[in-house]
Amino acid sequence: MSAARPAVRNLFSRHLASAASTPATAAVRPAVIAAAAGAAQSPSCRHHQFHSSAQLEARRRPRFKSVRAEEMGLVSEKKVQEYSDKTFPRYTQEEMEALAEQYSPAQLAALEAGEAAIDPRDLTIQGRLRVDPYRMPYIDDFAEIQPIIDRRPRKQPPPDPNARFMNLDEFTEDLIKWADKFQTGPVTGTLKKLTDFVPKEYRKKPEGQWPGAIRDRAHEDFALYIQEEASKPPTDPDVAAVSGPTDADVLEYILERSSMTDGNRTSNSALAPALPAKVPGVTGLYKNAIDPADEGLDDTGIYQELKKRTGMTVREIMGIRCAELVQRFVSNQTRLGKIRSTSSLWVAGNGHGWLGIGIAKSVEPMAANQRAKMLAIRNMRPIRRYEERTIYGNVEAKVGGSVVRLFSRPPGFGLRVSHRIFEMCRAAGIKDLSAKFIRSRNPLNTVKATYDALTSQPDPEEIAIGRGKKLVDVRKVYYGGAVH
Ligand SMILES: *C1O[C@H](CO)[C@@H](O)[C@H](O)[C@H]1NC(C)=O
Ligand SMILES: *[C@@H]1O[C@H](CO)[C@@H](O)[C@H](O)[C@H]1NC(C)=O
Repeated sequence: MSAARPAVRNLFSRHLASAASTPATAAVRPAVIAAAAGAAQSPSCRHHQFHSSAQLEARRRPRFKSVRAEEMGLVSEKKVQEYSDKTFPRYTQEEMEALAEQYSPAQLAALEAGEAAIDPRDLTIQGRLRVDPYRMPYIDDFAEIQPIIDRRPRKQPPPDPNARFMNLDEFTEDLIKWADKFQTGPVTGTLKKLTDFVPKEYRKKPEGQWPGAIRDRAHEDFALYIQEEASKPPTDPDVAAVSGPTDADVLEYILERSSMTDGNRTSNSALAPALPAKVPGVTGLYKNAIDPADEGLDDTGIYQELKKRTGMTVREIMGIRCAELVQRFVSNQTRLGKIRSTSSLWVAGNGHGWLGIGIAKSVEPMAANQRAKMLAIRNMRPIRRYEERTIYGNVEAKVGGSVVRLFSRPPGFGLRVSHRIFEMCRAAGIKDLSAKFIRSRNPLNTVKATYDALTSQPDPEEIAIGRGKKLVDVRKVYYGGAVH
């Protein structure tokens, strides 16, 4: 209201001023004429804006005087020529010679034609050269895989669409073929040795004394010879010595051989190998790690979040006095029927001036209780206590239709309050108090109102400071603090 008023008044004053400046016709259609006249007079008539941002004219004015590129000589023919010569130079004679080594004359002619087709001046004026670090490299380098551009190469061909499982005969044949692999050539004793591949003068000497080149050569020749011999078909199957497959061969046959007639490829099985027991990157992410500081009190991890939020240890949390004050059965009427759930109110306090309440609802009463208890512990706030036994003065609070009055009482008075407030006082560590419900006795609202009253006690020291006085408890001064 206060913000709008000056604006409205100024709006009117503007209209009135302009209307006064126009003669009798102003009376006929004052609004239109006033608007027209106002527009004409607007520079002389200052007025407030309805909004807080700057006026459009004010915003549009540039902060610096604009300097034209022509005045700076940037678009002169000479400058453009200079820039294009520097940025897009023609090929030099040496470069052309180097290119001629790479390309055929026809390709070179095409290159030249392409070069001639583009005017460097156009490139300078219209083109835009990227100089940012994210520009694509001009030359493709296939030596490195670029994860953004390159796809993973496919090493295996797609499965054969006509593949089917082998029948018994085919399988037997396959098995026999595999077993045949392990039949070595005849044992004739005629195989050459490594020493047969070195010059005569070295044959007697041990291998360590051969010159390096000769030794390497001999090894190469020997490897070639062995391969050749191994690939020879057995000349006489009857005398073939059979050296059986190793365990690794058998495993390979079972696990990697396809059981389908798809041209004895390695298996294309859909069964991936099982995951290891603990994947290194995610250990502890999905399960609350058990903290040794908890002394084994919280193996289910229910107090872990509370521990983080409040900074208390699990033992301290478990030492907090908690009590369920109100339990209500509520139901939600839906299309499919009533859904009954439980709503609980818990109170928590450390017995030394801290108190909190928590309300939770769940279809499961246990879950509601647990959650309300945790919330109550989380919500604990300090309560002001006079001499650590009663409250400061008399306080009153109202929630809904419930009004609660709390009265401070002398030492030894005790707690003459209803059972719910009694629990709250016990949790907060208040020993002398009386209370009165004036109106509704709704359990939930009385508890809430009591909590409000306890947290909103007046602070005498604050009031004294506000009045410019200093507050001294004379009893404490006279009796040296031994007042209770
Ligand atoms: C199976 O593999 C062997 C050796 O790898 C090859 O000689 C044979 O031709 C293959 N069979 C088929 C049906 O592709
Ligand atoms: C009651 O049930 C409806 C439908 O499931 C849901 O949208 C609504 O939030 C529920 N009301 C309460 C208070 O839980």
